[in-house]
Amino acid sequence: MEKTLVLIKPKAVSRGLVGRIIKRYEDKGLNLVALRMIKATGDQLAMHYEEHKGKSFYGSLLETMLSGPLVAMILEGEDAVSVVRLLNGATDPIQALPGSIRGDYGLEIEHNVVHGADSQSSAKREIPIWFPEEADA
Ligand code: IDP
Ligand code: MG
Repeated sequence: MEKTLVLIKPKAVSRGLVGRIIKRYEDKGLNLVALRMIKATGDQLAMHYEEHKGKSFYGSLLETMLSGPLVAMILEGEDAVSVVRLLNGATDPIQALPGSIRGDYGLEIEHNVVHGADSQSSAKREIPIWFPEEADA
């Protein structure tokens, strides 16, 4: 069964959206197989967002991800990577459709409420950053 990595970003945690967001994934039928609330380190974020290093928004992205605790989870199910991306909606919440998580909770691209791995290889790379004990899973 396919696994993927989701982060509920710090601003969404402070807005009290954690329960509602997890419910979306559970309602769809994905299985929550690991869950953790943590304050990210700069090293974790540098690894997680390595593809964006040097982009104009990289500094503000890391700043917002460091602004408070985030919630990391592993979700498992058929086509979990693409199902999560569909539930999350477009990167820019202005474009994200109503009914998607990003579409329903916010307006600012810098503060879209969730991250979802964009491929199976990204999921395999990202999972051990947040769940080191899953490195061999
Ligand atoms: P994704 O989260 O949909 O995979 P990516 O392009 O991987 O989108 O970007 C990672 C994160 O960086 C986004 O979720 C968003 O928070 C932020 N981001 C992406 N593009 C921009 C931008 O043009 N301005 C500001 N922030 C951005
Ligand atoms: Mg991405």
